[in-house]
Amino acid sequence: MRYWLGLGSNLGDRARNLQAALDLLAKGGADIEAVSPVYSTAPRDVPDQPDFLNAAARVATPLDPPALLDLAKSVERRVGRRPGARFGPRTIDCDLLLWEGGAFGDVSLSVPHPRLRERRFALLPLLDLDPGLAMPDGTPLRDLADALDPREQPVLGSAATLRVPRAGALD
Ligand code: PH2
Ligand code: MG
Ligand code: MG
Repeated sequence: MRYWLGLGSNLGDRARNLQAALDLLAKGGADIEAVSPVYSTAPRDVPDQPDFLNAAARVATPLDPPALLDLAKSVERRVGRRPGARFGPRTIDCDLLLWEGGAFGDVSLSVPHPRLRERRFALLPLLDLDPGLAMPDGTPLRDLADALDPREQPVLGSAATLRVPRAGALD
């Protein structure tokens, strides 16, 4: 199964947190096929917090969506995420944005991510990975991104480059 993950960090060594998350995902059974450039982005939802680094990754794994969510949550804990305010500062956020299986929903998980359509910081790195990506209803992500105002959701620059970890990489 192929998934597209969104990564974000705005606490600590942000680039290092993103890389640590990728490395741990690979160790946990999610083969990282490709990683986007890293964007520096102004915080959304809660404006009074540090700027984020955001990136996206395409992964291949036999895990179903709930199992991949479990892996993502354990990776977040291992990278140092502690419970905090909704939309507030975090060392690492690892979200399931899209899934090749289309839509998935249960009590604890919705794919596509419910706020993907309105977030440039998530759409732009996805489009770097795969410019032809579309929502399950066929709406191209390119159209969603073009509908958002870059002045309202500025990209502040591009930052550190991430490494693609080897499949099943061990220490
Ligand atoms: N994540 C949030 C809230 N706001 N803003 C930016 N720029 N990037 C994020 O990853 C982000 C955010 C909650 O997940
Ligand atoms: Mg998030
Ligand atoms: Mg999250």
